[in-house]
Amino acid sequence: MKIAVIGCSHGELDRIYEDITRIESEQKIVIDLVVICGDFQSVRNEHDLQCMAVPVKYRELRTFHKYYRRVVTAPKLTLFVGGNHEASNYLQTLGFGGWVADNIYYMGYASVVNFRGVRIGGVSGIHHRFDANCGHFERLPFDESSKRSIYHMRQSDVYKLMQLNAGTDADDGKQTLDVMISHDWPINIHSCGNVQYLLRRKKHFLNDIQNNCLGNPLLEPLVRHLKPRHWFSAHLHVRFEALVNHTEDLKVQTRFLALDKVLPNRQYMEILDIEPSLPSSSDCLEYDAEWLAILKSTDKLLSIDRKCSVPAMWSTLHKVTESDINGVKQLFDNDLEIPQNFEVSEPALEDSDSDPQRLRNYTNPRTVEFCKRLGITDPMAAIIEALKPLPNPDQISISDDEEDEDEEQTLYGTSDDNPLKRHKPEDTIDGGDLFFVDKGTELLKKMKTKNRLFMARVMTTLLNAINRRTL
Ligand SMILES: [Mn+2]
Repeated sequence: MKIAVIGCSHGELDRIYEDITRIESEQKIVIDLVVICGDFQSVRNEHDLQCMAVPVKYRELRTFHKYYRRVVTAPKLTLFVGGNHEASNYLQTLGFGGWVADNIYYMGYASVVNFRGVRIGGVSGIHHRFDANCGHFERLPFDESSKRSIYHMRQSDVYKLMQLNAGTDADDGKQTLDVMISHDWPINIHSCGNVQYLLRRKKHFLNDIQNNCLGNPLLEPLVRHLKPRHWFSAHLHVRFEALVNHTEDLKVQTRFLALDKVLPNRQYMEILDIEPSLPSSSDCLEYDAEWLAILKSTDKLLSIDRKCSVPAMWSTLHKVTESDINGVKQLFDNDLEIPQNFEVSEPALEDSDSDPQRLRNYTNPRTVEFCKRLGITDPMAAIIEALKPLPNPDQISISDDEEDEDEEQTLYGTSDDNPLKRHKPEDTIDGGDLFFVDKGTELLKKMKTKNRLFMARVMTTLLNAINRRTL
């Protein structure tokens, strides 16, 4: 299967597809799949531009909006992960992946899909140590901080990929994934390639290379655990190859390839021929059953708070069994084909700017449908639920018996099907030392409530005393 791998695309879809058509006719080949390694810029309108972290001089619509509005259609099936310049408000509605336009599939925060027997994993975003352990707390309207934190990779999403059963070391030669895609480079992967060449091209990497901090530390365990046959990245704007040996006999290797951004005379595209490792009769993009089962087993980890508990990277608490996988297949009636069901879910360009409602958070009907089928929580639905007005604090009962219950209702809601109820911190502290649990915020809230109740009691006593004297 011929895959065209692209570095940072920066909204230049027309140019990419033109180049692919030219290469196909020049080399008399057919390209089956296009993979874009982030900074995709699925910008539909002016409002999306406002939600994208990018210097003002680069704040342009580019070409994606034509694909979104169906003026043109992507001529090749295209897969992409998110980078650090994205219409994050749009991508946020497709956290588990989905079509952003006909034939263009976003892989979500993290996911695994199959195409013609080639198993492909992806993870979006770049690393930032302050945000790696956060939940997916960002919501509209973004400020300058959340506009950036939203594209920072979360350990909870990487952890899900760590639950994939790894291919055995060299005994049957089977590797977990054929292809892995990330925007960032895995940390220190340069040391498995020609470092001198890299330094000649990018002198300013010297400091990071000397300090062993070039790249993303969250991705290093994934390289070691998944041992994918190929790993594609972008972000650092240079073409670079590396070869990671997982075994001494060199039988299990990861070929790393990073590409440049889409600009004239840059090495931004490469065509690779990749043999499928699984039998497949389908010509469509397909869900991966093990991945769906992992999404189900990790559903309780979803957090829409800034602080959240994150399992240690190498813990295996959410591994899935053959019967979990069969259960998920049944939920999908044994048909894992990803339906080509793209729909325009928000008004495009022309009617975008005057409507204040456009600052609202909304769910994507496709994500709603997917989550319902799999029986998991849609993060955007949880956010919208959390934004509903709280009960009037003046109505909080001051009776001791009801105190704790009231607090719980305020923080987590009461209905059994309220997704937030399942995410109260107590539910996720079963991993003992495996979990980092920060309860600071909850304690603070508890203290504030207690202070308020104490003050209410003092005031009532005083008023009663005054009333008695006046009478
Ligand atoms: Mn980038």
